[in-house]
Amino acid sequence: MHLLGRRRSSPPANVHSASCPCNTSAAGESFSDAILYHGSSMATYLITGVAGFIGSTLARALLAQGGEVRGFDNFSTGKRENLADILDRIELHEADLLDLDALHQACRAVDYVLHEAAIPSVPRSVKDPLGNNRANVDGTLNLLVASRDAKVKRVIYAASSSAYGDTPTLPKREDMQPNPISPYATAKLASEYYMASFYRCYGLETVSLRYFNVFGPRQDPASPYSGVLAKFITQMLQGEPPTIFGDGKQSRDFTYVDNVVEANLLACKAEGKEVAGRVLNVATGQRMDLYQTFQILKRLIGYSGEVKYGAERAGDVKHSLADISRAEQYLGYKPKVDFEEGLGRTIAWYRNRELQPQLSNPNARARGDSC
Ligand code: UD2
Repeated sequence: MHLLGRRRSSPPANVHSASCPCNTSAAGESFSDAILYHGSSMATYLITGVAGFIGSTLARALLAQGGEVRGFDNFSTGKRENLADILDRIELHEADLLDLDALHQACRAVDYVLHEAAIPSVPRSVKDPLGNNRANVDGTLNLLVASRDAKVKRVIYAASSSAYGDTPTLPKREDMQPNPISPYATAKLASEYYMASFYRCYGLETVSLRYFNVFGPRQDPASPYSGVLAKFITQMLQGEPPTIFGDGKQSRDFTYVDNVVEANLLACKAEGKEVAGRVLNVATGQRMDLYQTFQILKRLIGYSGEVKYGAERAGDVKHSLADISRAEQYLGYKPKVDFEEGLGRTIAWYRNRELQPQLSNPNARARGDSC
Protein backbone atom coordinates (compact mmCIF):
# COMPACT_ATOMS: atom_id res chain seq x y z
CA MET A 1 0.00 0.00 0.00
CA HIS A 2 1.23 3.50 -0.79
CA LEU A 3 0.26 6.64 1.05
CA LEU A 4 0.35 9.66 -1.20
CA GLY A 5 -0.78 13.25 -1.12
CA ARG A 6 -1.13 15.36 1.92
CA ARG A 7 -3.75 15.69 4.58
CA ARG A 8 -5.18 19.16 4.67
CA SER A 9 -4.82 20.77 8.07
CA SER A 10 -7.15 23.74 7.74
CA PRO A 11 -10.41 24.31 5.86
CA PRO A 12 -10.04 25.59 2.31
CA ALA A 13 -10.71 29.25 1.63
CA ASN A 14 -12.76 28.48 -1.45
CA VAL A 15 -16.09 27.57 0.09
CA HIS A 16 -18.74 28.56 -2.41
CA SER A 17 -22.48 28.43 -2.43
CA ALA A 18 -24.54 27.48 -5.46
CA SER A 19 -25.52 31.10 -5.99
CA CYS A 20 -21.96 32.37 -6.14
CA PRO A 21 -21.36 33.76 -9.65
CA CYS A 22 -17.76 32.59 -9.62
CA ASN A 23 -18.94 29.00 -9.65
CA THR A 24 -19.08 28.40 -13.37
CA SER A 25 -15.84 27.87 -15.22
CA ALA A 26 -15.21 28.65 -18.85
CA ALA A 27 -15.43 24.95 -19.60
CA GLY A 28 -19.00 24.88 -18.32
CA GLU A 29 -17.64 22.55 -15.65
CA SER A 30 -19.45 22.70 -12.37
CA PHE A 31 -18.85 19.49 -10.36
CA SER A 32 -18.84 20.71 -6.78
CA ASP A 33 -19.82 24.21 -7.89
CA ALA A 34 -23.46 23.27 -8.10
CA ILE A 35 -23.37 21.60 -4.72
CA LEU A 36 -24.80 23.60 -1.88
CA TYR A 37 -22.58 24.27 1.08
CA HIS A 38 -24.17 22.20 3.78
CA GLY A 39 -22.85 24.06 6.76
CA SER A 40 -19.78 23.45 8.82
CA SER A 41 -18.42 20.00 8.29
CA MET A 42 -15.08 19.16 9.68
CA ALA A 43 -15.90 15.48 9.46
CA THR A 44 -13.40 13.04 7.96
CA TYR A 45 -14.56 11.20 4.86
CA LEU A 46 -13.05 8.15 3.22
CA ILE A 47 -13.90 7.86 -0.46
CA THR A 48 -13.16 4.51 -2.07
CA GLY A 49 -12.69 4.78 -5.82
CA VAL A 50 -11.60 8.38 -5.30
CA ALA A 51 -9.85 8.48 -8.67
CA GLY A 52 -12.99 7.59 -10.56
CA PHE A 53 -15.23 10.25 -12.01
CA ILE A 54 -17.83 10.00 -9.26
CA GLY A 55 -15.31 9.61 -6.44
CA SER A 56 -13.20 12.55 -7.56
CA THR A 57 -16.28 14.76 -7.98
CA LEU A 58 -17.39 13.83 -4.47
CA ALA A 59 -13.93 14.66 -3.15
CA ARG A 60 -14.09 18.16 -4.63
CA ALA A 61 -17.54 18.73 -3.15
CA LEU A 62 -16.47 17.58 0.31
CA LEU A 63 -13.31 19.70 0.25
CA ALA A 64 -15.44 22.67 -0.78
CA GLN A 65 -17.62 22.23 2.28
CA GLY A 66 -14.67 21.96 4.65
CA GLY A 67 -14.38 18.20 5.03
CA GLU A 68 -11.18 16.23 5.58
CA VAL A 69 -10.92 13.87 2.61
CA ARG A 70 -9.09 10.59 2.50
CA GLY A 71 -9.09 8.64 -0.75
CA PHE A 72 -8.63 4.96 -1.50
CA ASP A 73 -7.95 3.65 -4.99
CA ASN A 74 -5.99 0.92 -6.75
CA PHE A 75 -6.08 2.85 -10.06
CA SER A 76 -7.42 -0.15 -11.93
CA THR A 77 -10.07 1.99 -13.58
CA GLY A 78 -9.54 5.33 -11.79
CA LYS A 79 -7.24 7.95 -13.29
CA ARG A 80 -4.55 9.99 -11.57
CA GLU A 81 -5.44 12.96 -13.72
CA ASN A 82 -8.87 13.08 -12.02
CA LEU A 83 -7.09 14.02 -8.79
CA ALA A 84 -4.38 16.25 -10.19
CA ASP A 85 -5.83 19.51 -8.85
CA ILE A 86 -6.71 18.17 -5.37
CA LEU A 87 -3.92 15.70 -4.68
CA ASP A 88 -2.23 18.06 -2.24
CA ARG A 89 -5.46 18.42 -0.27
CA ILE A 90 -6.36 14.78 0.27
CA GLU A 91 -4.68 11.83 1.94
CA LEU A 92 -4.47 9.18 -0.74
CA HIS A 93 -4.20 5.47 0.07
CA GLU A 94 -3.13 3.59 -3.03
CA ALA A 95 -4.26 0.04 -2.33
CA ASP A 96 -6.76 -2.63 -3.27
CA LEU A 97 -10.04 -3.31 -1.49
CA LEU A 98 -8.89 -6.90 -1.05
CA ASP A 99 -6.11 -5.61 1.25
CA LEU A 100 -7.87 -5.64 4.62
CA ASP A 101 -4.86 -4.18 6.48
CA ALA A 102 -4.81 -1.21 4.13
CA LEU A 103 -8.53 -0.72 4.69
CA HIS A 104 -8.13 -0.86 8.46
CA GLN A 105 -5.50 1.85 8.20
CA ALA A 106 -7.61 3.97 5.85
CA CYS A 107 -10.72 3.73 8.05
CA ARG A 108 -8.97 4.91 11.21
CA ALA A 109 -10.71 7.98 12.71
CA VAL A 110 -13.05 8.26 9.73
CA ASP A 111 -16.60 9.56 10.22
CA TYR A 112 -18.17 8.69 6.87
CA VAL A 113 -17.19 6.16 4.24
CA LEU A 114 -18.40 6.79 0.70
CA HIS A 115 -17.97 3.54 -1.21
CA GLU A 116 -17.66 4.34 -4.91
CA ALA A 117 -14.98 1.80 -5.83
CA ALA A 118 -16.17 -0.89 -8.22
CA ILE A 119 -15.53 -2.47 -11.57
CA PRO A 120 -18.59 -0.81 -13.06
CA SER A 121 -19.53 -2.67 -16.20
CA VAL A 122 -22.18 -5.19 -17.19
CA PRO A 123 -20.25 -6.59 -20.21
CA ARG A 124 -16.98 -6.77 -18.27
CA SER A 125 -18.73 -8.80 -15.57
CA VAL A 126 -20.10 -11.17 -18.21
CA LYS A 127 -16.53 -11.67 -19.46
CA ASP A 128 -14.93 -11.96 -16.01
CA PRO A 129 -17.49 -12.94 -13.35
CA LEU A 130 -14.81 -13.88 -10.79
CA GLY A 131 -12.99 -10.56 -11.07
CA ASN A 132 -16.37 -8.84 -10.84
CA ASN A 133 -17.17 -10.69 -7.63
CA ARG A 134 -13.79 -9.97 -6.06
CA ALA A 135 -14.02 -6.23 -6.68
CA ASN A 136 -17.73 -5.69 -6.24
CA VAL A 137 -18.56 -8.14 -3.44
CA ASP A 138 -15.38 -9.22 -1.61
CA GLY A 139 -14.07 -5.65 -1.72
CA THR A 140 -17.31 -4.32 -0.21
CA LEU A 141 -17.31 -6.93 2.53
CA ASN A 142 -13.71 -6.08 3.48
CA LEU A 143 -14.63 -2.42 3.62
CA LEU A 144 -17.60 -3.12 5.86
CA VAL A 145 -15.44 -5.16 8.25
CA ALA A 146 -12.85 -2.37 8.42
CA SER A 147 -15.58 0.28 8.86
CA ARG A 148 -17.20 -1.71 11.64
CA ASP A 149 -13.87 -2.21 13.41
CA ALA A 150 -13.01 1.49 13.12
CA LYS A 151 -16.48 2.43 14.39
CA VAL A 152 -17.16 4.81 11.51
CA LYS A 153 -20.46 6.68 11.77
CA ARG A 154 -21.94 5.65 8.45
CA VAL A 155 -21.16 3.91 5.17
CA ILE A 156 -22.85 5.22 2.01
CA TYR A 157 -22.75 2.73 -0.84
CA ALA A 158 -22.88 3.29 -4.60
CA ALA A 159 -25.49 0.65 -5.41
CA SER A 160 -26.82 0.17 -8.91
CA SER A 161 -30.14 0.39 -10.74
CA SER A 162 -29.09 -2.83 -12.47
CA ALA A 163 -30.44 -4.66 -9.38
CA TYR A 164 -33.96 -4.22 -10.80
CA GLY A 165 -33.07 -6.14 -13.96
CA ASP A 166 -35.55 -6.53 -16.75
CA THR A 167 -38.84 -6.48 -14.88
CA PRO A 168 -41.41 -4.67 -17.07
CA THR A 169 -42.87 -2.37 -14.40
CA LEU A 170 -41.76 1.25 -14.58
CA PRO A 171 -40.81 3.32 -12.70
CA LYS A 172 -38.63 1.16 -10.48
CA ARG A 173 -39.43 1.43 -6.78
CA GLU A 174 -37.22 0.23 -3.96
CA ASP A 175 -39.91 -2.11 -2.63
CA MET A 176 -39.98 -4.11 -5.88
CA GLN A 177 -38.50 -7.57 -6.01
CA PRO A 178 -34.94 -7.25 -7.42
CA ASN A 179 -34.17 -9.33 -10.49
CA PRO A 180 -30.49 -8.98 -11.44
CA ILE A 181 -29.69 -10.41 -14.88
CA SER A 182 -25.91 -9.97 -15.07
CA PRO A 183 -23.02 -10.90 -12.76
CA TYR A 184 -22.43 -7.17 -12.23
CA ALA A 185 -26.03 -6.56 -11.12
CA THR A 186 -25.91 -9.62 -8.87
CA ALA A 187 -22.71 -8.41 -7.21
CA LYS A 188 -24.04 -4.89 -6.66
CA LEU A 189 -27.21 -6.31 -5.12
CA ALA A 190 -25.24 -8.75 -2.91
CA SER A 191 -23.27 -5.79 -1.58
CA GLU A 192 -26.51 -3.97 -0.78
CA TYR A 193 -27.56 -6.95 1.29
CA TYR A 194 -24.19 -6.92 3.05
CA MET A 195 -24.72 -3.24 3.82
CA ALA A 196 -28.13 -3.87 5.39
CA SER A 197 -26.85 -6.92 7.31
CA PHE A 198 -24.02 -4.91 8.88
CA TYR A 199 -26.59 -2.46 10.16
CA ARG A 200 -28.78 -5.23 11.52
CA CYS A 201 -25.98 -7.32 13.04
CA TYR A 202 -23.41 -4.74 14.15
CA GLY A 203 -25.32 -1.46 14.26
CA LEU A 204 -23.07 0.05 11.57
CA GLU A 205 -25.22 2.66 9.83
CA THR A 206 -25.34 2.01 6.10
CA VAL A 207 -27.24 3.59 3.22
CA SER A 208 -27.34 2.10 -0.27
CA LEU A 209 -27.93 4.65 -2.99
CA ARG A 210 -29.07 2.95 -6.19
CA TYR A 211 -27.48 5.11 -8.88
CA PHE A 212 -29.20 5.19 -12.26
CA ASN A 213 -26.71 5.53 -15.17
CA VAL A 214 -24.50 8.32 -13.91
CA PHE A 215 -22.66 10.56 -16.39
CA GLY A 216 -20.62 13.73 -16.36
CA PRO A 217 -17.14 15.25 -16.64
CA ARG A 218 -14.14 12.92 -16.12
CA GLN A 219 -16.03 9.73 -16.97
CA ASP A 220 -13.55 7.56 -18.85
CA PRO A 221 -14.59 7.28 -22.52
CA ALA A 222 -11.65 5.15 -23.65
CA SER A 223 -12.47 1.65 -22.45
CA PRO A 224 -14.70 -0.78 -24.38
CA TYR A 225 -16.66 -0.93 -21.11
CA SER A 226 -17.16 2.82 -20.77
CA GLY A 227 -20.59 4.30 -20.14
CA VAL A 228 -22.53 5.05 -23.28
CA LEU A 229 -22.66 8.85 -22.92
CA ALA A 230 -18.91 9.27 -22.37
CA LYS A 231 -18.32 7.14 -25.48
CA PHE A 232 -20.94 8.79 -27.70
CA ILE A 233 -19.92 12.35 -26.75
CA THR A 234 -16.21 11.82 -27.36
CA GLN A 235 -16.79 9.87 -30.57
CA MET A 236 -19.13 12.50 -31.97
CA LEU A 237 -16.81 15.35 -30.94
CA GLN A 238 -14.14 13.62 -33.02
CA GLY A 239 -16.55 13.24 -35.94
CA GLU A 240 -16.75 9.45 -35.54
CA PRO A 241 -20.07 7.60 -35.67
CA PRO A 242 -21.14 6.06 -32.36
CA THR A 243 -22.54 2.52 -32.27
CA ILE A 244 -25.92 1.66 -30.78
CA PHE A 245 -26.04 -1.92 -29.47
CA GLY A 246 -29.51 -3.26 -30.30
CA ASP A 247 -32.39 -1.25 -31.77
CA GLY A 248 -31.77 2.01 -29.88
CA LYS A 249 -35.15 1.78 -28.16
CA GLN A 250 -33.61 0.82 -24.83
CA SER A 251 -34.06 3.65 -22.36
CA ARG A 252 -32.23 4.92 -19.30
CA ASP A 253 -32.77 7.37 -16.47
CA PHE A 254 -29.48 9.14 -17.14
CA THR A 255 -28.31 11.01 -14.03
CA TYR A 256 -25.85 13.87 -13.99
CA VAL A 257 -23.01 13.35 -11.50
CA ASP A 258 -23.75 16.46 -9.41
CA ASN A 259 -27.13 14.98 -8.49
CA VAL A 260 -25.41 11.86 -7.23
CA VAL A 261 -22.91 13.90 -5.24
CA GLU A 262 -25.76 15.88 -3.70
CA ALA A 263 -27.52 12.64 -2.68
CA ASN A 264 -24.34 11.45 -0.95
CA LEU A 265 -23.97 14.68 0.99
CA LEU A 266 -27.60 14.45 2.07
CA ALA A 267 -27.18 10.79 3.04
CA CYS A 268 -24.32 11.77 5.37
CA LYS A 269 -26.37 14.48 7.01
CA ALA A 270 -29.68 12.61 7.38
CA GLU A 271 -30.84 11.31 10.75
CA GLY A 272 -29.57 7.78 11.30
CA LYS A 273 -32.96 6.54 12.45
CA GLU A 274 -34.45 7.73 9.14
CA VAL A 275 -31.94 6.29 6.71
CA ALA A 276 -29.81 3.56 8.29
CA GLY A 277 -30.20 0.21 6.56
CA ARG A 278 -32.15 1.75 3.67
CA VAL A 279 -31.93 1.46 -0.09
CA LEU A 280 -32.79 4.64 -2.02
CA ASN A 281 -32.98 5.33 -5.75
CA VAL A 282 -30.85 8.24 -6.97
CA ALA A 283 -31.82 9.40 -10.44
CA THR A 284 -33.66 12.15 -12.27
CA GLY A 285 -37.01 10.34 -12.63
CA GLN A 286 -37.06 10.74 -16.42
CA ARG A 287 -35.91 8.41 -19.15
CA MET A 288 -34.63 8.78 -22.65
CA ASP A 289 -34.13 6.11 -25.29
CA LEU A 290 -30.76 5.73 -26.90
CA TYR A 291 -31.77 6.86 -30.39
CA GLN A 292 -33.42 10.01 -28.96
CA THR A 293 -30.27 10.57 -26.92
CA PHE A 294 -28.19 10.36 -30.09
CA GLN A 295 -30.45 12.98 -31.71
CA ILE A 296 -30.07 15.35 -28.74
CA LEU A 297 -26.29 14.91 -28.77
CA LYS A 298 -26.24 15.57 -32.52
CA ARG A 299 -27.92 18.92 -31.95
CA LEU A 300 -25.84 19.90 -28.92
CA ILE A 301 -22.53 18.89 -30.50
CA GLY A 302 -23.32 19.96 -34.07
CA TYR A 303 -22.51 16.47 -35.38
CA SER A 304 -23.71 15.80 -38.91
CA GLY A 305 -22.77 12.13 -39.28
CA GLU A 306 -24.78 8.98 -38.78
CA VAL A 307 -25.01 6.31 -36.12
CA LYS A 308 -23.98 2.66 -36.54
CA TYR A 309 -25.80 -0.35 -35.13
CA GLY A 310 -24.31 -3.44 -33.47
CA ALA A 311 -25.58 -6.57 -31.73
CA GLU A 312 -27.50 -6.20 -28.47
CA ARG A 313 -25.29 -6.79 -25.42
CA ALA A 314 -25.65 -9.83 -23.19
CA GLY A 315 -27.03 -8.90 -19.78
CA ASP A 316 -28.45 -5.60 -21.06
CA VAL A 317 -31.57 -4.23 -19.42
CA LYS A 318 -34.19 -2.84 -21.84
CA HIS A 319 -35.75 0.00 -19.88
CA SER A 320 -34.78 1.79 -16.70
CA LEU A 321 -36.59 4.59 -14.91
CA ALA A 322 -36.57 5.48 -11.22
CA ASP A 323 -39.22 6.48 -8.79
CA ILE A 324 -37.26 8.96 -6.69
CA SER A 325 -39.93 9.75 -4.10
CA ARG A 326 -38.21 7.77 -1.35
CA ALA A 327 -34.96 9.70 -1.71
CA GLU A 328 -37.01 12.87 -1.60
CA GLN A 329 -38.85 11.68 1.54
CA TYR A 330 -35.80 10.47 3.48
CA LEU A 331 -33.04 12.73 2.19
CA GLY A 332 -34.85 15.77 0.84
CA TYR A 333 -33.21 14.86 -2.49
CA LYS A 334 -34.32 16.59 -5.67
CA PRO A 335 -32.30 16.42 -8.88
CA LYS A 336 -30.85 19.87 -9.54
CA VAL A 337 -29.39 19.26 -12.98
CA ASP A 338 -31.63 17.80 -15.67
CA PHE A 339 -30.53 15.54 -18.50
CA GLU A 340 -29.98 18.12 -21.22
CA GLU A 341 -28.25 20.59 -18.92
CA GLY A 342 -25.99 17.77 -17.71
CA LEU A 343 -25.22 16.80 -21.31
CA GLY A 344 -24.32 20.41 -22.10
CA ARG A 345 -21.90 20.59 -19.17
CA THR A 346 -20.38 17.23 -20.03
CA ILE A 347 -19.89 18.13 -23.69
CA ALA A 348 -18.26 21.42 -22.65
CA TRP A 349 -15.87 19.53 -20.38
CA TYR A 350 -14.80 17.04 -23.06
CA ARG A 351 -14.44 19.85 -25.60
CA ASN A 352 -12.16 21.72 -23.24
CA ARG A 353 -10.20 18.53 -22.56
CA GLU A 354 -9.60 18.05 -26.27
CA LEU A 355 -7.92 21.44 -26.30
CA GLN A 356 -5.51 20.19 -23.61
CA PRO A 357 -3.50 17.43 -25.34
CA GLN A 358 -1.79 16.23 -22.15
CA LEU A 359 -5.20 15.31 -20.76
CA SER A 360 -6.48 13.53 -23.84
CA ASN A 361 -3.22 11.73 -24.63
CA PRO A 362 -3.70 8.15 -23.33
CA ASN A 363 0.06 7.56 -23.06
CA ALA A 364 0.48 10.54 -20.77
CA ARG A 365 -2.43 9.23 -18.71
CA ALA A 366 -1.00 5.73 -18.36
CA ARG A 367 2.28 7.16 -17.03
CA GLY A 368 0.41 9.39 -14.63
CA ASP A 369 2.30 12.35 -16.14
CA SER A 370 -0.50 14.78 -15.56
CA CYS A 371 0.00 14.59 -11.78
C1 UD2 B 1 -25.58 -0.32 -15.81
C2 UD2 B 1 -26.57 0.22 -14.77
C3 UD2 B 1 -26.05 1.55 -14.22
C4 UD2 B 1 -24.62 1.42 -13.70
C5 UD2 B 1 -23.76 0.89 -14.83
C6 UD2 B 1 -22.31 0.68 -14.44
C7 UD2 B 1 -28.76 -0.52 -15.65
C8 UD2 B 1 -30.06 -0.09 -16.21
N1 UD2 B 1 -27.87 0.47 -15.41
O1 UD2 B 1 -25.54 0.58 -16.87
O2 UD2 B 1 -26.91 1.99 -13.16
O3 UD2 B 1 -24.57 0.58 -12.57
O4 UD2 B 1 -24.28 -0.40 -15.27
O5 UD2 B 1 -21.56 0.51 -15.59
O6 UD2 B 1 -28.51 -1.69 -15.42
N2 UD2 B 1 -24.51 1.09 -25.44
C9 UD2 B 1 -24.47 1.31 -26.80
N3 UD2 B 1 -23.29 1.67 -27.37
C10 UD2 B 1 -22.15 1.81 -26.64
C11 UD2 B 1 -22.19 1.57 -25.25
C12 UD2 B 1 -23.39 1.21 -24.68
O7 UD2 B 1 -25.50 1.18 -27.47
O8 UD2 B 1 -21.10 2.14 -27.25
C13 UD2 B 1 -25.80 0.74 -24.82
C14 UD2 B 1 -25.78 -0.48 -23.93
O9 UD2 B 1 -25.95 -1.67 -24.66
C15 UD2 B 1 -26.94 -0.17 -22.99
C16 UD2 B 1 -26.94 1.36 -22.89
O10 UD2 B 1 -26.17 1.83 -23.99
O11 UD2 B 1 -28.17 -0.58 -23.57
C17 UD2 B 1 -26.29 1.86 -21.61
O12 UD2 B 1 -25.06 1.15 -21.45
P1 UD2 B 1 -23.99 1.58 -20.35
O13 UD2 B 1 -22.84 0.65 -20.45
O14 UD2 B 1 -23.73 3.03 -20.43
O15 UD2 B 1 -24.76 1.38 -18.99
P2 UD2 B 1 -25.72 0.19 -18.42
O16 UD2 B 1 -27.13 0.51 -18.77
O17 UD2 B 1 -25.17 -1.14 -18.70
